[in-house]
Amino acid sequence: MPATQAELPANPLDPVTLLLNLPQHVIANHACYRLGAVTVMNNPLYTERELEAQLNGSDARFLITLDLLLPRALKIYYTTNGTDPTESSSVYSAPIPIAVATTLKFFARDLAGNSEGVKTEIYTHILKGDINGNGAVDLTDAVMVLQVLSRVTPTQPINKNANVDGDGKIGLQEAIYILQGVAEMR
Ligand SMILES: [Ca+2]
Ligand SMILES: [Ca+2]
Repeated sequence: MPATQAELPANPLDPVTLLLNLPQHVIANHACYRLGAVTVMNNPLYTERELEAQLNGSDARFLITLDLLLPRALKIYYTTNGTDPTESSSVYSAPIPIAVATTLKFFARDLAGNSEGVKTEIYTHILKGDINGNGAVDLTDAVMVLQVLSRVTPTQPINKNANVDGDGKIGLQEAIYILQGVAEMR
């Protein structure tokens, strides 16, 4: 998963695996050096077996990669019914629409067989159309949808759980839904 600077190691004995083939590779590499870490280079074109050998052989504890490439290095298993996930559970591959109160449980397992503990996120306050997540649906939310549609950075963080049509995206359907509510047409 993407690591913040605070999460990256300052201990030179903690190798960081880089799995990128973009200019960001150079930036990430220098950032690790400045933190005193050593880096392990990997090619995103490696086969799963080659990557597994690299991860096992390097003892890397951190990975820097793109969301797109993350499934190459690890899988995230999850459930939405409150039960603990296992390796038979659903594998995360796309945003999970959450339109009702949901308990999301998940864990990651890397190619080297390392699993993290199960984590839990509980979503209880799902209000359709509440784009800024303040507990009310009003014109501010409509304006934020229009900002998203116009590719303008929204004035507040977007609550993606406010999605109204289950497609996991904030767009025209949300704007219509909110404006119908504001105009008391629904
Ligand atoms: Ca709101
Ligand atoms: Ca939508």
